[in-house]
Amino acid sequence: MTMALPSASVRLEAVDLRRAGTIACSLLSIGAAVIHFAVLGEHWQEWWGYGLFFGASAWLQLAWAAAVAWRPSRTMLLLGAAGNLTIAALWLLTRTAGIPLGPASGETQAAAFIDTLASGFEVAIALVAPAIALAHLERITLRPALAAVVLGLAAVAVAVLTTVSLVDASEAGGGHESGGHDEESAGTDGAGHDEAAGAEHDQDHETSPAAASARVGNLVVSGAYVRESTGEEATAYMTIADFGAKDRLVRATSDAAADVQIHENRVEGATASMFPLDGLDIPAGGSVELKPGGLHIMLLGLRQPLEPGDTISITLEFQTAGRLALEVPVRALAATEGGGQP
Ligand SMILES: [Cu+2]
Repeated sequence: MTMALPSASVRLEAVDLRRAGTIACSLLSIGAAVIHFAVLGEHWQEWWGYGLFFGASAWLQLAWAAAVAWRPSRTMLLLGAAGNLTIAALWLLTRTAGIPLGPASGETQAAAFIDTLASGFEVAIALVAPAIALAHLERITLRPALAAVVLGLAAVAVAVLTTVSLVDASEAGGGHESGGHDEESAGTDGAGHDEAAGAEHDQDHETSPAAASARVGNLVVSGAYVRESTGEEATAYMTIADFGAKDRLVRATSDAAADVQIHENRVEGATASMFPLDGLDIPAGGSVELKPGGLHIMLLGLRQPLEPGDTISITLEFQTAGRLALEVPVRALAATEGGGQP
């Protein structure tokens, strides 16, 4: 099996392709586990169920990495392939159809480098592990030096990519808080803002154009809609739920209106009037409902009438969670509650 090299002090063993592939799968599984551990906390804050899922995935991937490295068996390889394929499929579901369970169910999340990388590792395991289990790869032997180089490079690649993805993810988090692009879209005047707002979406905000709901940090905004305009005004409604520490809505902007204010309806005697608020507290673990007859977002000085079927973009700015861009559908007045009151 092994050749004695004349006058060599270190004897490298030849590695068959089956063994090399198994070690590669083990490395990939460790990479995916590290990523899942890294995002465990933020998901746990959102909902314990999400935290449990990421925690369980991470530990299973780590345990599997150890098990196949120690004593690879056909069953173990196939189990790992099936498990990783399931996790990758769930990821794809949350990025396309929506999150299946929990407080953010139905929300679509934007794919970031970190989760795409973890899913890439999982798909690679799902492809390579069955090949090792079912083909006779042990008949193919790599020369010791080649095996060392290939596996060394694989280990370095997994370590570097995983580390880069963690740095990338923490930078994105910081960017939210410092609100890096305030200047560009803070103004509400006219031309050029469509483009700026659009680019912002693509970069770092989770939006789903069909359903007017989205998530930023600990906050989930759902059921957002705007009523068709009366004159140059329109009102927008939504529910803002907070799954973490308390936050505050400090501002709303829209490129569809010259001015956007946070309003409250108050009834005094026989008359109801609207008062502008300078912010809206979102309680920790609670939610605030903006609905006809109460709180609403007031769009003033509309650039054009809003008709049912239109969609406008509204950007909410929270003290802690940062900015959240929403694509909000316009509903007919008759189709909304409140009998026309703001
Ligand atoms: Cu109002």
